[in-house]
Amino acid sequence: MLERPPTGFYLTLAGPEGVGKTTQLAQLVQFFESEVCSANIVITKEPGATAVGRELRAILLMTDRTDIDPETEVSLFAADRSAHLREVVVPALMQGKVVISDRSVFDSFAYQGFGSRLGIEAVKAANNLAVGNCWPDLAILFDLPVEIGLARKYRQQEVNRFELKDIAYHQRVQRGFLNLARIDRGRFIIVNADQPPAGVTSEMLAKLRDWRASHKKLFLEGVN
Ligand code: ATM
Repeated sequence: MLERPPTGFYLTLAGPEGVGKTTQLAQLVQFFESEVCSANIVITKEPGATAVGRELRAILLMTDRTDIDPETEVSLFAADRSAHLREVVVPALMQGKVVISDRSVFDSFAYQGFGSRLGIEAVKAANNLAVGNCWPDLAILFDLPVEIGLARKYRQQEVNRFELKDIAYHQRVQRGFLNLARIDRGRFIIVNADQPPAGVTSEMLAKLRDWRASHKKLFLEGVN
């Protein structure tokens, strides 16, 4: 079983398409550098942060095929995650680093569990071996009406296999994320992404500071 090292801090960004996670990442890095400590920060993502993961990402996102069945899809994401946790996340945590990951196991619950209707238990079963005890310490969930996020994505030139799915799928994913945040309250911060980027940043940082105040032990003792 993969064990969570006692050091470091594992943070993930979650949410549906087009919520502006990339824009907020830079602000998060600044927050950690200036307010937490001189921690080394590792920025990473799922899928596709390892050699195996890059191959899997190409398969998972390609649009030149009709579809991948949900059981195969959840297994491919778990395989990517297995390599990601063992090669990137756990080694960094062992060195007391802050790991910020664009997406994580929570995305499998939302997309495959709710979007593709596999259900929470099936997603858990598919991820047991890959994740072990190494769950994110905190997830920042960016919430935005699906239509707005998808419209932003469609304006960009390339869309992936997920962005081509119908609106009902994306609505199930969004509801799934909100459900997860409700079930696992202590591990989620929900940020309203339906506002200008500066507003998203200030809401995110205010909630992060509040969360930090009530989880001091985790925040301060784990990080070098
Ligand atoms: P991005 O790296 O562009 O976020 O794309 C990865 C896609 O994979 C994303 N959908 N889109 N667009 C969400 C999807 N995904 C899952 O369906 N399950 C997962 O477990 C993960 C990590 C991502």
